[in-house]
Amino acid sequence: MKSILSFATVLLMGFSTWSARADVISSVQCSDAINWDTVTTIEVTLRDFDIRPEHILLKACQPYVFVISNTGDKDHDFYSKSFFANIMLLDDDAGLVKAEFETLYVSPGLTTRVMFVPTALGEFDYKCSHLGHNLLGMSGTIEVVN
Ligand SMILES: [Cu+2]
Repeated sequence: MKSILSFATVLLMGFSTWSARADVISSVQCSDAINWDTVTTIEVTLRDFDIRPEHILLKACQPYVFVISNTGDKDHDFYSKSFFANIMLLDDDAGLVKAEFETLYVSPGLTTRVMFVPTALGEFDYKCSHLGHNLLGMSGTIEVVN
């Protein structure tokens, strides 16, 4: 009986780790005075079926622009609910504003850009949210460090 219980416990722990993975290690208070002249460009390419790069390393409170291109023949997107919930966007009127989206859709042949500042440390998974595309290889990880 004891071994069955501990097996169940291990299973439960495994599931909870998998389903409720804590992406955010900690939020960071960034200054409003971001120097956008020092923005770093991160090129991301969506293809049938992978996303390059597979790993993106960012520094908290530093300005970045994602330039996301779809060079494939199919519709793709760059989905990361947890990452986009922890960035601030440049807004001409209000300074920094919270992102209000979970994904960026990019049609074949098109490119989209988003300027932002990461505001939390941690690892954030991203993927293409179209059915099955992540299983074919369209996924990766953003790591935000101090
Ligand atoms: Cu896709």
